[in-house]
Amino acid sequence: PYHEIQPPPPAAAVPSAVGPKDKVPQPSPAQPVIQRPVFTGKDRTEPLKGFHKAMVKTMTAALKIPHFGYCDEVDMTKLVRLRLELKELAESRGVKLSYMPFFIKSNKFPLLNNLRWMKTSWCGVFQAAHNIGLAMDTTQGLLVPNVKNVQVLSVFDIAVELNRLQALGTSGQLGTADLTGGTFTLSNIGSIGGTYAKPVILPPEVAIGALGKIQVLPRFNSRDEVVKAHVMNVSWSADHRLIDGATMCRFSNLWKSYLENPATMVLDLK
Ligand code: CAO
Repeated sequence: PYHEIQPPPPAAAVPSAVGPKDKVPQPSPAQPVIQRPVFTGKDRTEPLKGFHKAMVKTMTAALKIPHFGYCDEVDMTKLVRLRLELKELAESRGVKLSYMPFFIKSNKFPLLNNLRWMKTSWCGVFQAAHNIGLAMDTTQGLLVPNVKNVQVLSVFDIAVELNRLQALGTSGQLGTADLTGGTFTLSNIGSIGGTYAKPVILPPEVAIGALGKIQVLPRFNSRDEVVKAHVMNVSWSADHRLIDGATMCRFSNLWKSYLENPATMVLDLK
């Protein structure tokens, strides 16, 4: 499978009238033989199927939404410590406790969690339930199951539910009940890597948040001392037809305050 490239024949000597002192141009040295590999790979066409086909539809519909982006930084230092303390306890009860249940439970601000866009009658629908979806990288591709009625669940309850959804996702068994009815989505891309994202809203929801990787970085404390902090960036996208910047900012501030001071979750969150 190789074409051999032969060196060019040596240039013929050209008789000239130049004197012995003049420089005679020398023929260039023979080029080395290069054996160029011939690539025999073929292009392949594969039809989109199942959930991937659904993703084409929803993401194409999402293109019609005027997305508004908003980012912030969250100091996760206290939460990192708290999760470490609780992780073992949760494990002794047979449950894996990641950061996701805290991210989900901190969605306390009304409006964004339960508002849905209803184009047919040009109105927003306020759903009583907070069904928080989470983007999940599964064997079937990207799926977004949701935890129903987060407003009445504890952080531990949410962890139990997430464990169930993750087990179903891993075995390719997530069904319609778990995949529909979401009112808001969180995408923890940081569990794989990356800091910022530009998440795309899952219609008819009106907002989505992407969480970056928690990184150990130097930051100033209140006494102007440099301290080691666990920092995470969050990138929100909201539907600007229904949500304005100030609302998004207030929502994000409250969400961030629960994560930065997780003790307040004990006080406030049901
Ligand atoms: N930064 C640093 N570490 C993180 C992290 C983050 N943002 N998020 C999770 N981790 C840690 C977890 O705490 C866990 O650590 P321990 O082993 O010490 O407990 C470890 O990473 C693995 O976590 P996990 O991925 O098993 O669990 P999770 O609840 O954090 O995340 C899920 C679950 C489903 C969100 C995740 O598995 C996933 O699929 N993420 C990808 C989402 C995605 O594809 N988004 C893009 C959508 S748009 O195409």
